[in-house]
Amino acid sequence: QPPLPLVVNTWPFHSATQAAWKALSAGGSPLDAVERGCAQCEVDQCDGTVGYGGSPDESGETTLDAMIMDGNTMAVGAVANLRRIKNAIGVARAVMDHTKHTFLVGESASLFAESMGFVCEDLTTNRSLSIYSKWLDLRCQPNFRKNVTPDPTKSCGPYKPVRGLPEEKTSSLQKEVDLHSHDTIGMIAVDRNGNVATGTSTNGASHKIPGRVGDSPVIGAGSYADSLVGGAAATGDGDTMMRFLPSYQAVENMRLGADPTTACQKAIDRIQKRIPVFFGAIICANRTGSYGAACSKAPGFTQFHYSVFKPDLSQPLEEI
Ligand code: SD4
Repeated sequence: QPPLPLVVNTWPFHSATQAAWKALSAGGSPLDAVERGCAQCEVDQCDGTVGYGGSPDESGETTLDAMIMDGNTMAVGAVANLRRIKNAIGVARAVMDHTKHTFLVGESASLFAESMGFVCEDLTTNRSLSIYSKWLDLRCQPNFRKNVTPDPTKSCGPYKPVRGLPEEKTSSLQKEVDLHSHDTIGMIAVDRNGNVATGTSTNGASHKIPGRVGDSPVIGAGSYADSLVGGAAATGDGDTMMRFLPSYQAVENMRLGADPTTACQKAIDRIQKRIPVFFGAIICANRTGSYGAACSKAPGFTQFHYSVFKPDLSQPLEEI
């Protein structure tokens, strides 16, 4: 069996892998496959970390980040801090297909989406409300949301942002939040001619300060595609990872001759050398259908699971 076409995505989000595979094996472009696959995760609310109803920010709102990249034309569409629109990867695709721009953010991105016919709806669910109110309790925040009354019997001291504290002052609660509040779908699709597309979709980090944008929609951080070489996508602590453009690094490592697994490992090592404790993983595939992954060494995180579909399979394969 030839190794192509190929779909690889972060985490065991098999419904997404399957949706992308269906598009690709029906003759769809890698871009279509990535869009369908990530959109499936947005509908399924994969892990609560993709799509609506997850990762509420400090004001309780869920906002979405997404990007899609065409490794043939090097075109990108990206959106960040998208509000009230569920199909973030669809809006990213619309930015790419229907504008001369690359990256739209915030309220203006939502207005663009509405103008393109995307449905405007509340992204809050009972689940996101409950995550939010537990966090308020835990953090003892002052009145971030008008209908939530802080408990006056708890004395919490002055408000400190969850992020941005020096490592030594990081509480165990914050470490817990940092290590386990990140997941995202990152996907690579390669068609039988070696054309590559990549994309990501996420609701970002839980309890982020409103306006925070993670790595996922940032080109070269969340994902990167070049059909001359291959593609890569990342997941993890975006605030750390985005500073190193690991997806770009991984693709460049492959360009210099590294196999996909080594390319991922080198990109991770490069971060870990400077930031010893962080949580992140990268997947890679080259244009001939080899693929691999690597993850950081972080407390409580030793294995990274990802999902693959290729011609010799009848269902997605879970790789570690
Ligand atoms: C973020 N990186 O916003 C995202 C969450 C995630 O990679 O895992 N994605 O930090």
